[in-house]
Amino acid sequence: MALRELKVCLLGDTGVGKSSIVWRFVEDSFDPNINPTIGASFMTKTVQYQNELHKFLIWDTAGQERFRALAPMYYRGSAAAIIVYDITKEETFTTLKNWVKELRQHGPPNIVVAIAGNKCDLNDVREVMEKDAKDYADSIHAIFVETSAKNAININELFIEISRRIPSTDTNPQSSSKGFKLRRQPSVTKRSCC
Ligand SMILES: Nc1nc2c(ncn2[C@@H]2O[C@H](COP(=O)(O)OP(=O)(O)OP(=O)(O)O)[C@@H](O)[C@H]2O)c(=O)[nH]1
Ligand SMILES: [Mg+2]
Repeated sequence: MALRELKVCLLGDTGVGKSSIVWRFVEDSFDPNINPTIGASFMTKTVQYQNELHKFLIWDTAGQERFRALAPMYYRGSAAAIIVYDITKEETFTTLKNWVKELRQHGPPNIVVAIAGNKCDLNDVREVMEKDAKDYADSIHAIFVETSAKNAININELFIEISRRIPSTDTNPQSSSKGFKLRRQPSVTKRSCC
């Protein structure tokens, strides 16, 4: 089975739950007392997607303003960026839009953008409407999910959707042993560009 390495970075305001999302995905656990990230942290997880193994190389960046200048080191060369906001804090959605602009200007041209509205377990104190965020995501052709790292909602789905959206570099894996290769149809290798 072919192994593909997919570099993914997480961006977004401090406290929105980037590290918690990664921790839930990689370790399937949640720490309510998690510390803010310093600089960035790196984790990997390999999952099967159709006939391939996808090894996610995950760069979890620090949202605090003092680390902002480091972000390009992590989004450069990324196949996908997960931009996270907190559904209970409107200003984190504004920060998200700024990240989208920055990626547009300085990010890799074909980077897959996924928007995660985290802390959806806190619906009672919601400030960002799901429809508004979904409409925005659709307008920039981004993946959109509301997640809860705390309650393990839509975390695996987020990464599955990234696997689905990342264009296959390769060919039909079953054909490779038969001496010829079939290119996938363009409609299948749907590209996303922010
Ligand atoms: N209720 C709830 N709290 C969450 C959720 N995800 C994270 N938190 C809490 O939000 C706080 C911040 O989480 P982090 O994962 O450290 O946030 P971060 O985006 O990595 O922050 P920086 O590293 O500073 O950029 C912690 O207290 C978490 O326990 C969630 O889905 N629901
Ligand atoms: Mg963090």
